[in-house]
Amino acid sequence: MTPPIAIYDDAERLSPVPTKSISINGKPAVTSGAVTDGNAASQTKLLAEFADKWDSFRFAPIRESTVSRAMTRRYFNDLDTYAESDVVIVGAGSCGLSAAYTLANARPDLKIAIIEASVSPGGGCWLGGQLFSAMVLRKPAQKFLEDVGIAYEDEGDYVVVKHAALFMSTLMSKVLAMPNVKLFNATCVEDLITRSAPELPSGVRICGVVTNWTLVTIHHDDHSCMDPNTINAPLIISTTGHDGPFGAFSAKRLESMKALPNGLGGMRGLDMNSAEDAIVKNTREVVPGLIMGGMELSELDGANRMGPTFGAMCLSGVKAAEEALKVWEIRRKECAA
Ligand code: 48N
Repeated sequence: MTPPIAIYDDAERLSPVPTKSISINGKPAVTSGAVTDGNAASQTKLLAEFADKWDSFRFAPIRESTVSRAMTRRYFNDLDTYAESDVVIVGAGSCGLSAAYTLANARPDLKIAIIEASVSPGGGCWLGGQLFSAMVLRKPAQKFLEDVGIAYEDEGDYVVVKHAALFMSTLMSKVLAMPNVKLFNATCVEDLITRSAPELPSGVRICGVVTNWTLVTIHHDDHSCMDPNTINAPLIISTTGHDGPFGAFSAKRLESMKALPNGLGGMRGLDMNSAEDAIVKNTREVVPGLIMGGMELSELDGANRMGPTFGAMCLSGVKAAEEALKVWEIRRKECAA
């Protein structure tokens, strides 16, 4: 059966798309809801540059090894630079990137490495709940959106970003543009670097992370030994979430090395009101040298889950950055000893 053809008259096609009031930094954001007049296609610089010139079009010449060297020289230079990092953030989800954004802005002198197991960073924040597009954040988290410059619809006690990918792509673009931040994606933290500290309840302090290509990490059980790499850092911010193949990695690793006197709490059922406050308020340094935030905390503390509201992820990231600013100098001296 042929699909129904779209039936609408020109008046409907050209009528402006209704948009709700959205704002950036508290000011109404300009919306491009009106459909441009389809007859006078708006000329853009790119079209003026390229249109109707394809017959004579050619790329600049290149040799394949030039491309290879352009990539490898930079990557291995980054590995060398970040082998000693000031802060390592594990997990580039909404909490980890919010922490990176806040910390890198507050301390542009700090070298911050973000280690993300997936090829595609962003964690669970490309969609809202049940794969729906819209992303809900309860106030006062809209202040984070305003700082980053992400438009939202104001609904009173909460705000809505029209597509979660708009939130994640905007935040990620800002973080990746920062000169003191390096994202190593497709790279897994598969252990923690520890220093014995018998005076501490945990018995250890954390002074870095152990990494491997994620594709290697997931095949340790079916290949001979494939040793990892390392990154030394006086402070780790672990935001590995509660879901996915590596969820709550640091919480589980600290438990398995008997560094958690109270063990793991295990995430509780869904309760938006209690979950979001608890995650933000309890974002903290759980072991000297390791701050934990986001949904990983629910596994550590036995906090409720909040389901499809994301304000706590942003503000837990802000709090993780604040905690890092408080202890970084102390941890740096301890790890240097
Ligand atoms: O988005 P997530 O999973 O974690 P958060 O805490 O940033 O945000 C959680 C949030 O999306 C929710 O789960 C919402 C609010 N739902 C709550 C609910 O009740 O269901 O990001 C964690 C990132 C992911 O990208 C992982 O790939 C990555 O961490 N990751 C790791 N990266 C490197 N090494 C590891 N060992 C590792 N483990 C996880």
